[in-house]
Amino acid sequence: MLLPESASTYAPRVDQLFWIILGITGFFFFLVQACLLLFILKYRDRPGQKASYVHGSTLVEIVWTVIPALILVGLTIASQKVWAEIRYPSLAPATSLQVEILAEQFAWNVRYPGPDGQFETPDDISTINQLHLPVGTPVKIHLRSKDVIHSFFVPEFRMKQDAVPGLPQQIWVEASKAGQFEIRCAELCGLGHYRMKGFVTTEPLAEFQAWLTETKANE
Ligand SMILES: [Cu+2]
Repeated sequence: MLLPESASTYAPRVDQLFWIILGITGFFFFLVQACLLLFILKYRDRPGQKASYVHGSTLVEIVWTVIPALILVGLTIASQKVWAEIRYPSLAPATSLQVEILAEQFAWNVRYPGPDGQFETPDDISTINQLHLPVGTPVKIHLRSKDVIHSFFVPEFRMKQDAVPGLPQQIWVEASKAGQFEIRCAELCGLGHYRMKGFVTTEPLAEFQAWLTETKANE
């Protein structure tokens, strides 16, 4: 498997873009290598054959500028919709479920607002390195950092976002299957960077709510 399994609603569309780009770049990679090999053989030094000096060709230069430019414009158009849906909070699906994640050296502090839906109230539920999410419900994540730049990365969600001190971020995800995945810090953030690892558990809504209740009771 070239890609990790996909566990969010937008992951398949991110993968689709990945395959399209890999296809285009892969095609040109092999084309260029084949031309290189061909020309090495065809124009190699042989007795009686004299090299000619070519100053340049306007036509060739236009062709190798216009074709990549058209490909880039095409890719921009193809990816714009997916990008906007993932990155612009105003286009994210409406949801009542919010989670706050505060990154610090070297842990992920997770907080749920509890029944009142408000953060910083006594019914908040907090965990360290344990994020639970219900399957099939969009979740808004408020991401912050306490100290240095970290990066919240869940490969199976195809979600990666820097957590920058003083710059709160809103990201969202809807888990598409139940399972347990790793949260990795994708930004070198200090000596303990290697152990800055959390887990996200995606489960049916009822189990998620039971977990919240149980976590609150054990606080
Ligand atoms: Cu980190």
